[in-house]
Amino acid sequence: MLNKVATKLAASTFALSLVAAPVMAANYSDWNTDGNDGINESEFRTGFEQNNAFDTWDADDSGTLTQSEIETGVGDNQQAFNDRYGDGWFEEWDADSDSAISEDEYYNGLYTSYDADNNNIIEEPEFGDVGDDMGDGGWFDV
Ligand SMILES: [Ca+2]
Ligand SMILES: [Ca+2]
Ligand SMILES: [Ca+2]
Ligand SMILES: [Ca+2]
Repeated sequence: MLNKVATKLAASTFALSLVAAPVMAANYSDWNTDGNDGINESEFRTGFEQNNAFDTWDADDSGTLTQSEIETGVGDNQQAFNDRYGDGWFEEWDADSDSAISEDEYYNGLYTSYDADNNNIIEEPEFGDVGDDMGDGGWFDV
């Protein structure tokens, strides 16, 4: 009898700790919702939209990000950011070359950047970089 109560308590404590886990955590199995290996573009966008960096960095609330808005938002992580995406990241992401990154350009650019082998799917090892950049101390941890 006592054992049963203890088991129940342990189970509810476990459930609570799951709820308390940070919403930001980039967990491969949470993001991979369609059962097919790898994170496709729509899974990526759904997962990444839990992250507030785009809105936080958009200092003038224009709905787009200039290079300087991103650089201000990234702050001290600029070097690591450039190393991750390459020095030409802004031009690459700015598909229509209007000197501003729209939300679509942002997600497309990030997706392409994390898909290191360019096979149009983010495999679990590639996804490790997403987790690092969204985790504690990463530039998306805003
Ligand atoms: Ca998938
Ligand atoms: Ca803006
Ligand atoms: Ca643009
Ligand atoms: Ca890939």
